[in-house]
Amino acid sequence: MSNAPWSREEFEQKLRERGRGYHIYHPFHVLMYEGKLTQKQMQCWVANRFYYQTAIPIKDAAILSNCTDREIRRGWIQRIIDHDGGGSIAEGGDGGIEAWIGLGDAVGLTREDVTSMKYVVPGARFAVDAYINFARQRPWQEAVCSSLTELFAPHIHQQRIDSWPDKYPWVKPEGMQYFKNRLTQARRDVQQGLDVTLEYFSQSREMQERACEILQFKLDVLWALADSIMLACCDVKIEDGVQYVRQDQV
Ligand code: AHQ
Repeated sequence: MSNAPWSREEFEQKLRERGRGYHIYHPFHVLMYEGKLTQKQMQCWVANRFYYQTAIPIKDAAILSNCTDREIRRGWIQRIIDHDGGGSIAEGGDGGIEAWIGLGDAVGLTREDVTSMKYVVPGARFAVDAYINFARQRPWQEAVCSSLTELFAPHIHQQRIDSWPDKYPWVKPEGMQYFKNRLTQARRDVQQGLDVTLEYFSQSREMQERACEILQFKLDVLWALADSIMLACCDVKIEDGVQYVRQDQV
């Protein structure tokens, strides 16, 4: 069996194939897409996901602090502005964290419900902390690689934009702004992340395989986050090996 590095195209394809484990296929996100969540369950998801949102700029600052390449930093710093705000309106204005609080309002949560983190469950916190600590402790190129779950993010953002008005007509439309902003921001971010990953990890086949495992780690972070949220937000019953959600118990 050849141990030569994959070509750039083959390597990118191997990364994209990991998308079959993306959290868009998680039972909770399937229930959401199918319109089967109650308002309380949607509120529970928004409140728990806020911890992930606030972690993104912390994670990106960890990458910046480890990165010795000024050109990379000049590009990467935009991610912090996108979430913390501080740019012009064209750059996302008040930022994604503020927009997520707006999503909270759109599903019927107060600012304090969201920012207090009082609804964030341990499993959600631990999954997100694993991501932050990875970015702090691993070489910055590995943390960049772990952000590539966003290869698959435009699909899930577009899915919400398309399905929520019909499935959840009670959600205030302005709450969708976060997902709309991410459609363009994620595509821009992924280009930089992919360029770094395809370049740095192509030194050997072993490093390319490592990149795929790093991406799998982050896919598992998102999957574990959805597991914790589903367990917290839904009354999940396991009967005869079949997992289902009882709406009436929520
Ligand atoms: O809103 C999301 C976001 O800003 C980011 C940044 C990126 C990263 O650096 O890891 N990942 C990410 C993601 C966001 N939203 C998630 C969703 O389902 O709404 C998806 C998530 C990702 O795919 O990693």
